Amino acid sequence: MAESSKPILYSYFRSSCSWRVRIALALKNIDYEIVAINLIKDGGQQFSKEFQALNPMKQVPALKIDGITLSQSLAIIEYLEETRPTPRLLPQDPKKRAQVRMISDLLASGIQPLQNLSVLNQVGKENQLTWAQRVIAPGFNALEQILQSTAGKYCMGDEVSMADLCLVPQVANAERYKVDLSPYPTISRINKSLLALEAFQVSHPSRQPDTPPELRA
Ligand SMILES: N[C@@H](CCC(=O)N[C@@H](CS)C(=O)NCC(=O)O)C(=O)O
Repeated sequence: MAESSKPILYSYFRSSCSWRVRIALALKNIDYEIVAINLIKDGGQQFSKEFQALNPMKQVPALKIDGITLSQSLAIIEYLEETRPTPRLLPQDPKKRAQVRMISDLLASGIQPLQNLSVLNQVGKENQLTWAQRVIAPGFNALEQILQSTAGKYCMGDEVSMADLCLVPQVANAERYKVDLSPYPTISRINKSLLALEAFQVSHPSRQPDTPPELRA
C-alpha cells in the first residue's frame, strides 16, 4: 500500500498538549490521521521503542508532516502557521504576536509541565489533586491579570490565537483537578466563548477516536 501523504498526529485523547495541536489542525482545515498513543495502557505506550524513535522525550503530541517528524506542541503550531498561514494564529503586529507567545508560554511552560502525568506519578495518588491545584492556581492568577490588558473576546483581542489553543486544554485540566475557577472570570469567559467554536469541539477529548465509550460526548 502506498504511504499516506496525510499528516499523522500521535495523540492521546486526554492530553492537553495533543489537544492544542488538534485545534490548530481543525482551524486550519488540515486533513490528518490520528495514531493513538495510550499514556496509561501497557505501562504507557509513549515508552515503546517505536514511539521513542519518533519523540525521544516520550511525550505526545508528535506530528509527521511534510517529510519530518515534529514534537513540542508550540513548535508544531508555529510550523503549521508558517506553512499554512490561513487562518492566522499569530497576530501580524509584533507586540501582539509577542503577547500571544507570552501567554502561550505561561500556559505551556509555566503551568502544564508541573502537572504533567509523569510529575503527578512522582507526587503520588493521594497528593495529586492538591499538587495540581497548587501549581495551576498561581499560573491562573498571573494569567487573569495579564488578560486584563490583552483580551477581547479571546486571549488577544477578538481573533483566535495560539494562546487560546493553550488556554482551553489547561482549563479542562483545572476542572479535572477541581481548581476553583471563581477567581478567574476572564479565563472562564474566554474558555466558554472558545468552546462554542467548531474547531474546539471536534478536537475535544470527548470526541477522539481513542476516547473510551464512557467518556464520549
Ligand atoms: N512541551 C511538550 C509537553 C508534552 C507533554 O507534556 N505531553 C504529555 C501529555 S499532555 C505526555 O505525553 N506525558 C506523558 C508522560 O508524562 O509520561 C509539548 O508542548 O508538546
